[in-house]
Amino acid sequence: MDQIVALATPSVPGPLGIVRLSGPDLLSTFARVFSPFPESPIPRHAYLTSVVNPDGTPVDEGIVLYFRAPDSFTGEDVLELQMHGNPHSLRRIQSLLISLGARTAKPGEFSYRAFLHKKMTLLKAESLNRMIQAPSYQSYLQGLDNFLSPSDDPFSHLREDLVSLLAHFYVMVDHLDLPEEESPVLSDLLARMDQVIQKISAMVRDQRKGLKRRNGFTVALVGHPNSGKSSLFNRILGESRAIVSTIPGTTRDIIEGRYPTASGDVILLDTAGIRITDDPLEKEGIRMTKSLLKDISLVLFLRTPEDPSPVSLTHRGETLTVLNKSDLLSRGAAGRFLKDLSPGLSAVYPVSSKTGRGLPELLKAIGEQARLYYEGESGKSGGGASRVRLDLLLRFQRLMKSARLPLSRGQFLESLHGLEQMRLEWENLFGVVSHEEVYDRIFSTFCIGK
Ligand SMILES: Nc1nc2c(ncn2[C@@H]2O[C@H](COP(=O)(O)OP(=O)(O)OP(=O)(O)O)[C@@H](O)[C@H]2O)c(=O)[nH]1
Ligand SMILES: [Mg+2]
Repeated sequence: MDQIVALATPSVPGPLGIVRLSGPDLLSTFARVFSPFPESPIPRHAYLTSVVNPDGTPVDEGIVLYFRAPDSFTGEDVLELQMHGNPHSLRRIQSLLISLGARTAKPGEFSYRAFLHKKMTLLKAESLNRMIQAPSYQSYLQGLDNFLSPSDDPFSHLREDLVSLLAHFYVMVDHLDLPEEESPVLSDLLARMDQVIQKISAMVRDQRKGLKRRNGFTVALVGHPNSGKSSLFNRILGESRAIVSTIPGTTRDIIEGRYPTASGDVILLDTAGIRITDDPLEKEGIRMTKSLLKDISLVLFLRTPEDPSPVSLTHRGETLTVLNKSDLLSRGAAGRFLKDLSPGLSAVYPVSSKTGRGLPELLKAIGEQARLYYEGESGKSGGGASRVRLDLLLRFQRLMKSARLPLSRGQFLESLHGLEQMRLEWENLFGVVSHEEVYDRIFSTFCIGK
């Protein structure tokens, strides 16, 4: 295992910047960059010290903490440098550490090492990642729940099912010579396996549903070319992200931006303008827009005084009609304009991406939809969905089915072998499933020979 280094805080100016090192024998390699620093620092003790260049000139002063293996996040030696949050000095500190032998950590490598050193199960690592990426406080809390109490996680109930199944199998194998009525019958074992397979299938369905919602509240800007989608996108985000031009058909890819609201993140998507075209690139952009709308939380349909006709697209989710370029109309006329054209419209938000007019009202309406979305989220099953979880479940499903197959032909040992394989896989996820635990289950739940 080599020594890895990474910045644990964002690389923007801030009060603090944290650099972390993990690996074997950190002190013998890196203690020389701290001055003063004791030869044998007390683990978990905060030392106020300077980070110094090889020629002794200071780079920064801050707090250094030493965690001695195995009592650290990764299970290896860890040094945590809490420095001032200037990206330049933090980069300098990292270069210094790299020049002494550390290498830059890959994404997630600290957690991966924690997993390798059995500091964290896969399930816990995955919950941790979900907490960090969560688009709202609600979904953060779901990750936190699973992180703090992995045993309440529905995944952990699968562990119980596996221990139970193994216990039943061992009773069966140890007592193959008992009279038929004293050993659990084959059909009972098959039924138990089927129950677990059904449970996994239900969890797969939940995860698939949850995954669709996982990214958070998504809002697409949709309309004719030149209706000002990219301009509005930039205006809402307060930065020039998407190209704006008078040429219709400018945007082809879907461009994503994100901003926070009180209830959770809004993921804003700029799309290609909808029209009939022969341009193959533009066509592809329009195809992508249509596909996006199959799974969107809110669509903002943009219309303009220049071209007020609506685009008609099928979509799921809520919609708001936005009259952009309302600066081209007088104030009073803007609101009436679309209502006169489309009397059925319930609400129209007149805005101007050029001047910012009407933006607060539109943002309020989007915020309200975000609130409804995130409130609805909290009660739904599959809230804790992730790609990792789905992949694991699909793998379990396959393993369980292939363990069941030999049993249906009366081949107990082959089936048991399949379950044992699964036990090894599940250890990565839930921690060790020991034979003692399986035997314990046998004696606590069965009364053999009595
Ligand atoms: N007067 C006025 N002009 C605007 C407004 N919004 C956008 N424009 C102009 O309209 C033109 C098209 O704007 P874009 O934002 O590129 O339009 P789009 O909908 O993204 O266009 P495509 O990417 O081609 O689909 C540009 O010249 C903008 O400056 C507005 O609110 N008022
Ligand atoms: Mg555009």
